Amino acid sequence: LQLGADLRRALDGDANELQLHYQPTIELRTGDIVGFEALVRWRHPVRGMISPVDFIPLAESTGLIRPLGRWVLAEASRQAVAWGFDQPGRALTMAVNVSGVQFDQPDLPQIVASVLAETGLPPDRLCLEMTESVLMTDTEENLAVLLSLKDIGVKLAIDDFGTGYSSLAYLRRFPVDTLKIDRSFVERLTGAAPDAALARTIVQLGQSLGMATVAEGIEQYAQFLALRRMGCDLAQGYYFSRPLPAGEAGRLLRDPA
Ligand code: G
Ligand code: G
Ligand code: MN
Ligand code: NA
Repeated sequence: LQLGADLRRALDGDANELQLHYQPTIELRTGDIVGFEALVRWRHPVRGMISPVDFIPLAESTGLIRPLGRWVLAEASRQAVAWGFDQPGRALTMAVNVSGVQFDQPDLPQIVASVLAETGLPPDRLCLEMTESVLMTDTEENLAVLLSLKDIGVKLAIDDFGTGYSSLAYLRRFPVDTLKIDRSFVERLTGAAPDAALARTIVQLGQSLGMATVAEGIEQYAQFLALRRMGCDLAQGYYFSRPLPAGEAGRLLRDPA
């Protein structure tokens, strides 16, 4: 309960307790950075770093996900413009995680539109990541929200793909641009009993449906090679970079190692 009050204060206050870290997305064919995923961090004055795994559920159950979600969208979009994502030429995309609870709010498209207008980020430079559950619950309502978001022109990605139960029929019906292959399938490529079947199947599914594929959680060179050979488009993971504070992420973008 105290933590809920603390989160409210962190959102109101100007102490910069909330921050975004940025993890690059890499094009497997070229090794180029093609964007970043924003990941929220909370530096609690007493408890120290609190993981989003712990405070996102709290934000969802207290309604604070609304102001928190808006803040994350605005901060990530502002940073993307500061890094020149709005410039023509190099096509860079900022990805933001959006909770299922935010999709339950029919004004999500208006919030996204107003953040884009305030920051000047072109819609196609922003990608919203959702879990499969968004496709499987409150289907008609969520489909309407996703279609409005597509009208605005933002990209849509399914996060942790392969861990939920979305049917192929749903996948076809929803206007999704990108499948993010869950880290567990990447891990299995090099595990004790190596298995490439699931990762390969998701890459092929993406190709059949005209969706880009992103491999999550690449930690080893062998995983990078295997996914590139399969024709996976993009990747993230500690092998390339951990999520970084804005300053370090900006240096990496200007000056890739
Ligand atoms: O870096 P990592 O520990 O940040 O992220 C842990 C989990 O928290 C992941 O599932 C990630 O998607 C989620 N997460 C990180 N940032 C955000 C955010 O801004 N909004 C939401 N809804 N989830 C986030
Ligand atoms: O649910 P989502 O995919 O948004 O969460 C991303 C989470 O994965 C974040 O907690 C991020 O820090 C973490 N992450 C990113 N790359 C790697 C990786 O290579 N290995 C592991 N174990 N975690 C990663
Ligand atoms: Mn994500
Ligand atoms: Na994920």
